[in-house]
Amino acid sequence: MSQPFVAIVMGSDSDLPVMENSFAILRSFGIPFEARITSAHRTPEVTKDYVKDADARGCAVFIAAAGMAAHLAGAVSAATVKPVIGVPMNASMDGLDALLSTVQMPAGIPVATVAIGKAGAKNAAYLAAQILSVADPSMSDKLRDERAANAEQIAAKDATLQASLKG
Ligand code: RP5
Repeated sequence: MSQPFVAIVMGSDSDLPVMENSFAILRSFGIPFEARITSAHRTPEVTKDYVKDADARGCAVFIAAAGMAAHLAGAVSAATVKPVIGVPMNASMDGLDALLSTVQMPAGIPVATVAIGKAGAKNAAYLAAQILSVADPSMSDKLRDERAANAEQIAAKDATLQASLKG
């Protein structure tokens, strides 16, 4: 059986610089992914066809990023029963419009919504890794290692702060 992959869709190329943060995290975990620019409003048929096709080819998790009236993650969720993670983009109104459009899904069509912008793009990839880790113990190990490394970095930063306060 082929390795499960993550499918990332974003509404515009203007979302790409932020979503490259997802690419980097997925690469760091060795998770195969695809990325497409397709829009719930501008290319609705392409979006639906891509989701159906990716689903049939073994996509395990979808990540959908959009700004403004951000219906992309909801449109993806309507076309699949795989987990869908929504990343609100800050294209207007500090991203609050996209956050509400992404998170306020009607019951039965869920979107796991992460933070607006860069932190959300990173957490979407971490969350996808965590979903994959349910069936892949080696992914759990990688996630634990990553968290331990993060904790060490924070401890080192604190040590630097403490040293500077004494000096
Ligand atoms: C959304 O509209 C896109 O996801 C993007 O965040 C926003 C603006 O798109 P562009 O006008 O930059 O193409 O659909």
